Amino acid sequence: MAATSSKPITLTQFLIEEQRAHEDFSAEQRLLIEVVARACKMIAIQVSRGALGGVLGEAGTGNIQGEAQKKLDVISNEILLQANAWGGHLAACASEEMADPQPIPDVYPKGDLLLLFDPLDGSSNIDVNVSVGTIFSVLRAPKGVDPTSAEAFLQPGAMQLAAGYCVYGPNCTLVLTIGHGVYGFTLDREIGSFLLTQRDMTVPADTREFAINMSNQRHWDAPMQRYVADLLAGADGPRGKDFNMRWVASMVADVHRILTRGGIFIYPWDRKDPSKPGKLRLMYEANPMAMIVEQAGGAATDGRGRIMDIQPGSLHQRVPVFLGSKNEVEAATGYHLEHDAAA
Ligand code: P6P
Repeated sequence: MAATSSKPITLTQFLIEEQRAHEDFSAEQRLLIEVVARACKMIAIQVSRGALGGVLGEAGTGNIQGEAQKKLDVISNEILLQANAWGGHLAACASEEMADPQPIPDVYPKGDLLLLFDPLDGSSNIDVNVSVGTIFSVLRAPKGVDPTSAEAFLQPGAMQLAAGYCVYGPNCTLVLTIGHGVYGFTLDREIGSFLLTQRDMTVPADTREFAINMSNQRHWDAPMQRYVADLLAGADGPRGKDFNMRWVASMVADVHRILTRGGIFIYPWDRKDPSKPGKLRLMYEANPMAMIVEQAGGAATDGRGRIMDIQPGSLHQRVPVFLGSKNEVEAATGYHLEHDAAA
């Protein structure tokens, strides 16, 4: 699609041109992306108000994850639900902040799309003014299944029609894939529109930068211990090169850095709670980020296999996550596969 002037094109123009170019991208999907983007603009306003908005701190409630909700978690969730209620494009929504899928109000028409989201990922950072974000995933509602049942949502990540995130940082950037590459849109606050600023985002295949919460090191399994020890050994060790480390503790911020300059993001299984296979949620964190990263030429595994091949068993299930620069993800995954083969 050619921009008609030197000024970047708007998200709306981009989506209309994508709809013309790709038969698998429908008017309903376009409407959904527009509505989610508008909701992200509303969330960005709330997030940017900080202490002036009376929206920092705890909400005094908990979510299905057993986590204390921040006021902005609840506000962001409500913004996304209300924005998507009336358009007639959705069959139902599911969110990190809600135990069960949310039906579309009876007064509105229904569509055949399903929207899943983490309305404000990394919200533990919100009170200390560190970047947070919204993550979303789009599926098609299966025929003959109640769209408000968890069963309707339990589809492998490979079935996603679209995925994206909005990072609320020094600038507000929406990153989107509809299955034909990854594109970045920066919010122009003067006109209130997302403008196309990054075309065909690509993750470099190799990296010298890893993202992991090192405080969990003593709880990792043996392959993880050895993999990270080799990273830390740098040029003196088997990897033969030095590595740098970054950990924002906000997945959206860490993944955006990796999309921009490469890297590997890891949240592995650890013994802190052996019953949990990992911390991050498959349906609305790992799967959408995996689609984005794969569309950008990267890779995303659970330490053994492709994340987007996992058949979900429950709406809020957790999964170990290794994603980013393809060659580094394959190297890290290899430590587990080698361990399994030797067992
Ligand atoms: P930890 C935020 O709560 C989150 O779900 C991700 O955004 C982030 O990558 C991870 O958890 C941070 O976890 O254990 O380092 O606080």
